[in-house]
Amino acid sequence: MSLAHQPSMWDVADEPVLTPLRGRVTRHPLTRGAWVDHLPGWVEGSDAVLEVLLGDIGWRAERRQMYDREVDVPRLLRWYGDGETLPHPALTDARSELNMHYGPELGEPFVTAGMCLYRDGRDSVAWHGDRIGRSRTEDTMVAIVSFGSPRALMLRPVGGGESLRFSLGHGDLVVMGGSCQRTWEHCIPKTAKPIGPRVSVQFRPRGVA
Ligand SMILES: O=C(O)CCC(=O)C(=O)O
Repeated sequence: MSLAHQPSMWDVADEPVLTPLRGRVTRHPLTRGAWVDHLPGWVEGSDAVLEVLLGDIGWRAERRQMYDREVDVPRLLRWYGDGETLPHPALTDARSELNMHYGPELGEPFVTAGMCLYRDGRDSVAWHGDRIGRSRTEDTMVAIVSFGSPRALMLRPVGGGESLRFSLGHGDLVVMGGSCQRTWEHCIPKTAKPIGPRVSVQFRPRGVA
């Protein structure tokens, strides 16, 4: 796959470095028991990770039914199941760090890694909650590490209300927790800005999708 990526001039570390989580993550309480944690620049030296993720790691294009026709899903997908080796060791380390930090609160480990490649600003994902599996009925966490061009992650309460916007840049961490998948929805809107690719890596516990 050849997707142009401009290496960041400010991301100076040669090798990926996970900066500490404790005391640096900001928690934003939402309504109805939902919350979002945010740590910009969690992974430093992310260029090397992005380079691997933009390579041939088995990205799949999907189609979905829209009314009476089938359309392309506007992003590419790759799913790493429990026990599957992740494409860069920094991602394995990231999952371990997340498990150390969030394990006591979550009560179980993050095991799967869903990956989405947004090739440019035309790729997107519509409003939804991750409600396949246990997250339909139980509180859980979904931890997202973002690589590449900054994109907006929007959140809004189910049933309506004011939306929130988080800018997800290169190496940033966002964790959606509590009832967030049931009581709030999130999306990555399209943008007309001429931007490069972004890869989202989402860590989830077993049985949550
Ligand atoms: O791109 C992101 O960070 C969000 C992805 C997402 O919401 C999903 O795949 O369910």
